[in-house]
Amino acid sequence: MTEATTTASLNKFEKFKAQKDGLAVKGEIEKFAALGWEAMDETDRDHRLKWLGVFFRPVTPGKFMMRLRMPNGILTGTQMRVLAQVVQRYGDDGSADITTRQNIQLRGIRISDLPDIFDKFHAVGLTSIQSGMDNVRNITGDPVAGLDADELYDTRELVQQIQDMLTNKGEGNPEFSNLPRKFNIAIAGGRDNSVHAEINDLAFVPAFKEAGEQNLPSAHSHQKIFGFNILVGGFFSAKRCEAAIPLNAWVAPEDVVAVCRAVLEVFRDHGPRANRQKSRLMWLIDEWGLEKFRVEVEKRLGKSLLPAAAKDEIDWEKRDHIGVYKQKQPGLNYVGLHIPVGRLYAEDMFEIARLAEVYGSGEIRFTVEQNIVIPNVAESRLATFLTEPLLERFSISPGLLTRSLVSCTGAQFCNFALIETKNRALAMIKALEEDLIFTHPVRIHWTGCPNSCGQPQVADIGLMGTKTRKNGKTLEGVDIYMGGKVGKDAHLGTCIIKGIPCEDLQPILQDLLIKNFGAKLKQEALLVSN
Ligand code: SRM
Ligand code: SF4
Repeated sequence: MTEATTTASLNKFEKFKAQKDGLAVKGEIEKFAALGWEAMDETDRDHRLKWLGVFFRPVTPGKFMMRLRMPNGILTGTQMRVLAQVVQRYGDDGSADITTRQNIQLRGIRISDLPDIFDKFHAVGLTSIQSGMDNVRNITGDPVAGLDADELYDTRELVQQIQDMLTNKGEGNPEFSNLPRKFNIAIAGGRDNSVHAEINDLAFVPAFKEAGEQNLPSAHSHQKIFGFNILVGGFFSAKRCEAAIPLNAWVAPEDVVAVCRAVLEVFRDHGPRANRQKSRLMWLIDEWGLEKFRVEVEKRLGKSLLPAAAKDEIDWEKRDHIGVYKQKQPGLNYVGLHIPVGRLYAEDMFEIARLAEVYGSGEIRFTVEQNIVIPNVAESRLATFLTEPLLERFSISPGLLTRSLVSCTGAQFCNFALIETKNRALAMIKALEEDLIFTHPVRIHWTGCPNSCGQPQVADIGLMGTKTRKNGKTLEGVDIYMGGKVGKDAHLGTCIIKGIPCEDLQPILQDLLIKNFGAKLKQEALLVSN
């Protein structure tokens, strides 16, 4: 709690957290299952269950959403099959979404099934703990970690270690279950910043230090030592969006977990808790200034942080990993499949698990673009793999707009939504691709409200749901964002047009695509070639 925050000034979330810790509901699952959702205490149901990754959905009462944790976005075929079994039992209500944090959410969940679902998760090493509310969200890492010949650091182990520290190996850790607000952590391992480091509260980006500099250990003073420059304070919210700023600190990989712990302790103990709209890490940095923040982190760490390396190694454009790529292991490939707006059904999930096991090593990975990667496909099996019927829907070479489409959940399941997103996004992209020819992908992100879960500020064209007026009627509309740059020199896009009714959007997008992204009308292109 901040020195200045008194109990009276606490917001309602802080009050209920002080009354009973979110993690306390872990011991009450059998009781809730027997009681049913309608008879439950409302604060337990609507809020505390999110500490276990279980989200009450006011849009579909009684059908809960479960948000897992997927460190570095990696799971096994066996785990995917368990997730598929869980959603399968809900028939048409059951589905899953790959999220913008390399993670998965399950839908249709009945509270009476929770004990059984948690047992199933436990048996295969899955956890949904501390994935919602005032906890650290899924920790993202490089989706091709350990596969990419050009990678600088394999992020998998570090991401897992941070998750284990924060969640007590998936059992729940009360040390970090009452932060002032949500908190995002990302580690980039390659040159293309595939995790969107710039939009995380705490991010680590590859950077080399010269040995000899600042007493770094090395026999040869010109030797380069690998580590990470640290970025802090990136976040999106309805009130404010900021890119992360450099902490001017460099850390060796072996100290990353301790730095995460130190930063989180500082945030937990000093972060502002009076106003939920002003409680993300950047607000504390604003209040203190970067220097004081850094000193407080160093105090918790028990040592000084080295100044940042002069430059980081993010010097590539961002890759989307869709398609077939050679791995650093000779004779093996990773194959990125496009999953339209991240939506999966049980039969898809069983099939993905099967493909990963038959053609790869059983491993499946998620990307922050809501797609999947199947690694370790042997050269000799590749041609047959590419003839699998599932790849007709989950393509390795989708259209150039489809390829980069991202969408948040939207009105179908999210009560914050001002508009329907996923289905609309798919229909719009289809219509645009029918009329236009593209020479390169254009990244379009949809988000149903200003919370920005679909990250419109990182997109070439970002569409943020809003309500707008036309002919005296209130309609679903969007604010249009442009200028988001990812990968090298990442920066956030800004709002360029406000309040376009969704029904009028297609010609406006068409125009933007032609004027700014080199798209051509198919008819015109045809005339020229004739
Ligand atoms: Fe988000 C709240 C969905 C990534 C910013 N987000 C929500 C809730 C939980 C609201 C609710 O209770 O209905 C949404 C659940 C809807 C549902 O049923 O699916 C929700 N957020 C999502 C997901 C599923 C969008 C997606 O389709 O991929 C993403 C889940 C990630 C995960 O696996 O953990 C998701 N949310 C994000 C991101 C993007 C990111 O992390 O890169 C952001 C912006 C980045 C950030 O947080 O700084 C984001 N979500 C928010 C916010 C605004 C936070 C703030 O400080 O104000 C909220 C509202 C809140 O926390 O009060 C929110
Ligand atoms: Fe829901 Fe808004 Fe997040 Fe979309 S951006 S998932 S509508 S909270």
